[in-house]
Amino acid sequence: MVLELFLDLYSPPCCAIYIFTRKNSIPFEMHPVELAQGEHLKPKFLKVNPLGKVPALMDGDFLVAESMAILLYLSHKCQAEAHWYPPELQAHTRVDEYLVWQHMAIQLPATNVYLCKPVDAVQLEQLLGKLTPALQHLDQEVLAARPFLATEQVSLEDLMAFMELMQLTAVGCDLFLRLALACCVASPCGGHSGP
Ligand SMILES: N[C@@H](CCC(=O)N[C@@H](CS)C(=O)NCC(=O)O)C(=O)O
Repeated sequence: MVLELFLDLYSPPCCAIYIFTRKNSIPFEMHPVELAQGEHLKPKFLKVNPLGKVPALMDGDFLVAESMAILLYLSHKCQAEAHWYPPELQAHTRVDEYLVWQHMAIQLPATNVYLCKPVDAVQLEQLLGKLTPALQHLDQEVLAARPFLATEQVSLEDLMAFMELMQLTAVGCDLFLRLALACCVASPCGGHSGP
């Protein structure tokens, strides 16, 4: 039975799922749901996901909502390469930990920045302020210790984080550049204390 995905590719969690399926050659039937047209609130889609949110996955008559649950379902069901969700207990607990934490620490504040239109500079700075502690933690503590967020290889955690943070470049807010600039201000000689 073919998997059915209900996605709007302007949505970061939908993009993460789309990339994951393509990267892992997982066949599926695509059902575009245009949020901008209010299609997520129409009876046709509410029959699929009564919560009116994308992404959503149907496997036969089994509905999975929530991007993290969908990614985990796909990685188990389709036996994706182990690095996406490593079998070792502590490694995949790192991924679980992030997936639970990111909803309030990354997804919600990043979405609020994205939705801050028309852009009001003061409000934008306030909203970015809510995201900054999480970004600093990822940049200065987690990524200072290893090349990827959970392990030495790319995992579901990196994919979700990247998509959520990338969306802000669409509203002219390049968080990667902001972090780089913040590091330059904190350490003007590029981290070297001597000449
Ligand atoms: N925590 C959910 C978020 C789902 C969500 O809020 N999706 C947005 C698009 S990114 C949506 O459908 N918004 C429509 C609405 O809230 O009316 C997930 O990660 O799947």
